[in-house]
Amino acid sequence: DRSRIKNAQLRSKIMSAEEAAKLIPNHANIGMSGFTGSGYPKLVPAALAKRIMDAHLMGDDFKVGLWTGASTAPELDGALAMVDAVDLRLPYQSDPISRKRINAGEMEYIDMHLSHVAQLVWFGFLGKLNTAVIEVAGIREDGSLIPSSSVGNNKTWIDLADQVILEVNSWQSLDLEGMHDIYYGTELPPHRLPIPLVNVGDRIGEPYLRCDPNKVVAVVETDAPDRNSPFSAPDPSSRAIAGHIMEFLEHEVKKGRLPPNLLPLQSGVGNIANAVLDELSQSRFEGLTSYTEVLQDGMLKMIQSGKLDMVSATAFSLSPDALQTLMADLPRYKDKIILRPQEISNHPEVIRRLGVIAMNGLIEADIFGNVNSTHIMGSGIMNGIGGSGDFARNAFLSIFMTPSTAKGGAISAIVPMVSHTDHTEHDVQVIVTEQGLADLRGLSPKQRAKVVIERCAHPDYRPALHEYFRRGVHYAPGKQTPHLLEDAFSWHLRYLQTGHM
Ligand code: 0RQ
Repeated sequence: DRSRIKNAQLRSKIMSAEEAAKLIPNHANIGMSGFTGSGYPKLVPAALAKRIMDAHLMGDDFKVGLWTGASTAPELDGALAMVDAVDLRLPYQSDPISRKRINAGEMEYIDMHLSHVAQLVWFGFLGKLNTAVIEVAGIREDGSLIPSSSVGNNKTWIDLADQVILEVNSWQSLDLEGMHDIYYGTELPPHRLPIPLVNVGDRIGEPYLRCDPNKVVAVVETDAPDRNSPFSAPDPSSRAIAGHIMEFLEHEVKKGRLPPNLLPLQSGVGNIANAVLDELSQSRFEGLTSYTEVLQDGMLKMIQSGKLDMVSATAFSLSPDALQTLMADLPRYKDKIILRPQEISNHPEVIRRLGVIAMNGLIEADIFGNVNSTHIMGSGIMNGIGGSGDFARNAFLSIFMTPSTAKGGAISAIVPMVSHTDHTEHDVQVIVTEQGLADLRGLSPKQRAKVVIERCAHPDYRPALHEYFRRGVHYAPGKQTPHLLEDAFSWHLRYLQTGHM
């Protein structure tokens, strides 16, 4: 749809994805758009993958560094990983083929806090960004860009790349125009100023991405949907987790520690997070707001039910059904949704100022309150830390949630010592499983251990955890965090050896 490309200079750069992919050099670092399956380029990555596969078949070396906002989709991460095109990936992924390559040692992966990515590239810490490949919903006459369904790191990629390739996706609704708020005030130290955002709904930037047309080397037209994976319906376990969190929030309001409409909510990825939102949408809470990264089905439901007044995020992460609901009625949602760059949606300063209630998933937690969100049995990556660390450390309340067991009960999510640490005991205030909720605020490590075991662990694993703790208190050389180093990973080792903890 050429009417989406209103700038004449950029119209003259329309070409096929294959031609555009030819402009990307070997060993280039590429900054691609895309955040949790939204707003990623749909054609250039696959064309690049084909070109790299052909080069490999000829015996030529060809690899690229791949930087994004967060996870993308099979057409991007999957296509490139499939042909072994990526030598280094950052900052968050959830692609099964990439995961396999990373865990096989065939792809380097740097797992980073999502708020850090843009500034580390600006600082020059990650090397040169050669090419930006950015999906947009349209190009305006002055060359500025209408962002699509995610913002992520697009501003930084466009500003810093030597060359820019744009994908103009006519599948994206033009009603997205005006929904974004791109902040251009992030100077570098020592010239930084406060981020002037004091309410979830504040607009502090502009609705468009600035882009120097002279830097654009290709414009590719696409018409393809975002990934939009469905969520599974909340199961009894996630409903129980959501129920415990509702009860806890009610309690905090009663105690006067939270206002009746709570504080801005952040909700992580995954089915449990979505179930919590579902529960909130049916709760008695009103006038809620959300300052988060991804806008999921549950949030949309809360807007529909009139409970949620305002959401700030960096991307949509919707099921096909929810997307249809949103797109059918986008103008109605426009004054309730703002999409921002991830360096702002995840900014520690803003999260701390707003007093966000952070709710994220975990893989395992230990009895002292340390949380592993990323690694399986201490060595294999699952997805990445994403924004959970940005939020957990700076939140008003930092909540982590998980079923108490995994793999049909063979694994306890509560272990003596986490096999990898993403969130230290200092950043974890509440742990919730279907068994119950452990409020760790104001508790020392030994006090925490008792609460975590009693409230969160599955009954099948509770006695063994109590026993580990009891022996620790007796035999550990230090009684502050009484670990028994010879036993701390025995549960993980047992699982690796026998398939059961
Ligand atoms: O694997 O499907 O193969 O069985 O991990 O687990 O229980 O479905 O939970 O979808 O909520 O994901 C932490 C991964 C939880 C997610 C994590 C296995 C389990 C299953 C998924 P299978 P569930 P969820 C904002 C915030 C980090 C990023 C983040 C995540 C799979 O929440 O990636 O928070 N968080 N971002 O079987 C072995 C254990 C296990 C285990 C679970 N202890 N050992 N396997 N699994 N526990 C958004 C962004 O930042 C973009």
